[in-house]
Parts: sequence; C-alpha cells; structure tokens
Amino acid sequence: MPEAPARLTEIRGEGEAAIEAAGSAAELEELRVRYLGRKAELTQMLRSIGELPPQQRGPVGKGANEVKRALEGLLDSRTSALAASELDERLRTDAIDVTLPGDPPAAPGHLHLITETRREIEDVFLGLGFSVAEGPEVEFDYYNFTALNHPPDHPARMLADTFYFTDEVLLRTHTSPMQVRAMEETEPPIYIIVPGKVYRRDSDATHTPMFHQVEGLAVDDDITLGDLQGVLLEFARAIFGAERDIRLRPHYFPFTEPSVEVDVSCFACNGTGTLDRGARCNLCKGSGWIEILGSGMVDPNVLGFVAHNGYDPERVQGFAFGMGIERIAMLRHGVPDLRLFFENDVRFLEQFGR
Ligand code: 2NL
Repeated sequence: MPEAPARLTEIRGEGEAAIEAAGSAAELEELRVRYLGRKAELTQMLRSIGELPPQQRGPVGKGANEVKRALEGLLDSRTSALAASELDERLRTDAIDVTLPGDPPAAPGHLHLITETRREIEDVFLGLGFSVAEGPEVEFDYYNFTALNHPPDHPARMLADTFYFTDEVLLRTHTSPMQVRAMEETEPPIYIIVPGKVYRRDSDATHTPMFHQVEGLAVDDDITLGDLQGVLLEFARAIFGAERDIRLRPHYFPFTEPSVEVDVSCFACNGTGTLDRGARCNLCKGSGWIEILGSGMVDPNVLGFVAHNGYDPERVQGFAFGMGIERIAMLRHGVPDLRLFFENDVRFLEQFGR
C-alpha cells in the first residue's frame, strides 16, 4: 500500500476524472457515495488518522481534508451544471410553437342568414354563366341616377329618400351603379350579378335604412325578354323548389323598358291559393303567387350612356333584374319581421347559416 499522501493524489485523480465523465445526476450521486460516503477509502483514512504515527497525522489529515473538499466542490458544481443543462434541454424540447395551427373545437360561429342567402343566389347565377361584381357603397349621383335614366326631378332623387354627402355624392340606393361601371370597363357581351348593401331613407316594419340587393345584367346580341324569363325561371326553381312556376306582370322602372314584376308560384299552397281544408293560404293571401323581384329589358337610354364602349343600343340589347336579399330569405325561411335580421338576437341568428 502506497504511503498515504501518494494514495490521496491517486484518489483525487480518479475521483475527479470519474466526476467529470458522469453524465447524469444519478451517476453523480453514486460517485458521491463511492468517494465521500461512510465506507469510502477517504472517509476511512480520515477516521483512522489517530492510529498513524504522530508526525504523519498532520500532513495526512490536511491532505485528506483537501481531497475531500476538492471532490465535494467538483461534485456540487457538476451537479448544478448538469441540472442546468437538463433544464435547458427540457425547455428546448418541450417548447410549444404558438404559431402552429391549434386543434380547437369547431368554431361556434356561423354565417348570417343574409350572407348564406346571398351566397346561394350567387351560386345559382354562377351556374348560369354570370360573374359576380362588387362596387362602392358611396357613389356619384351620375352612376346611381343619371346614367340609369332617372330624370332630374325623379322622386327617388329627393333628399327625403336618399342619403347625400354632397350634391353629387350619396349612398347608393341600389347596386345598379356598379353595373354601369362594369359596362364602362368591359365591352359586351356581359353577364354579371352585383350583390351588396344599399341605403334608402326608410325605417318601419317593412323597411330598414340599409338592406341587401342582388342585381343582374345581361347584354349581348339578340337578348330577349324570353331569355330573361328563362333565367328567372331557373333561379326561382333553384331557390324555391323544382315545382315552381313564374309569372311576369307589366310594371314600370326608370331603367328598363318594358319592365316587369316577377312572381313565383306559392310554395305553401303549391300555387292553388288554398290549404288542405279549403282555408285561404296566408303566405300568398290566396292568390297562388308571391312577388320576388323586378326586372325588364335595359332601356336604350341606359345603353346610350355607355355606347362609347360598344353598347350601341342599335346593336346590342339586354335584360336586368333586381331583388332584395332580405325578402328572398324571409319568404324561404318564414321570417316574420325584417328587423330580426339586424337586431343580432342570437336566438334568431343561431337557427340559420350552417
Ligand atoms: C327591384 C327592381 C330592378 C334593375 C333593377 C337595372 C340595372 C341596369 C340597367 C337596367 Cl344597369 N336595370 N336594374 C332593373 C329592373 C328592376 O330592381 O325591385 N329591386 C329590388
């Protein structure tokens, strides 16, 4: 057995090497027991110092305590270094990437009935070859009235009926101004529908100052009232059921000539006006017909405003129509009051828009 101080140097070398090499907290704990535990060689040496010759006690005791402190210090610093790097590792691997898409429950929201209805109407006309165009809600008097053949004294132009910003700038009262814009931008043929919000100075049980419209426009060679009738029959059947018929009644609009109002055969009484036990149908008031929209052949005067872009009224003709989205939705879903659309009572809204 080597002399005590030489053995101490050996223990210190071995211990330090083993501690440096340890890769886990558990290994370090084992080494702490092996080198500093009750049965460790170093501990035994310190305990038996009293048995050494007196002149060796001082140097051996001093040397053994030095080794003990060195190994203790190294064990402590390695233990905390390892804990820190294990924490770093965990922070790195357990990190949550908050930019990844989550896995949330299905959104509790859904479309508003007006949005759902607008999209269904759009789908019908997309299927018939029309494109969807949208335009500004703040318009010039020129596009909203003048180019749509409204004479300067037309009642719709009055301050009492239309929201004006200035003499020439207003909130559009229909979506037709965008149809004039589309004709300025695109030569014929044109087949478009224009959905959107429109504004009129009206407010009662059947009128809100803002409502939604879809207008349609087709201009081509040889467009006839028969084309209008065919397109609107397809529309009525797609929205109100394959059994439906339509009826055109003469009417008047400033921008169409001739003009017609269009009725669909009643889907509550199948157009008979009478219910099961002979009671009068209350949806169509016994007439068998329900008004759904207004339309007509585009007035040549309207085409005259865009004749410079190929809309020569001597060479092309067209049809146009306009409908209120609220009215279509109320009829289809039996909504009893227009104002329900805008009160945002979820008990109403939640019933639609799946
Ligand atoms: C209704 C009736 C209608 C039009 C809108 C139109 C547009 C152009 C030219 C000619 Cl650019 N006409 N639009 C035509 C007839 C009726 O709307 O009752 N809407 C709620």
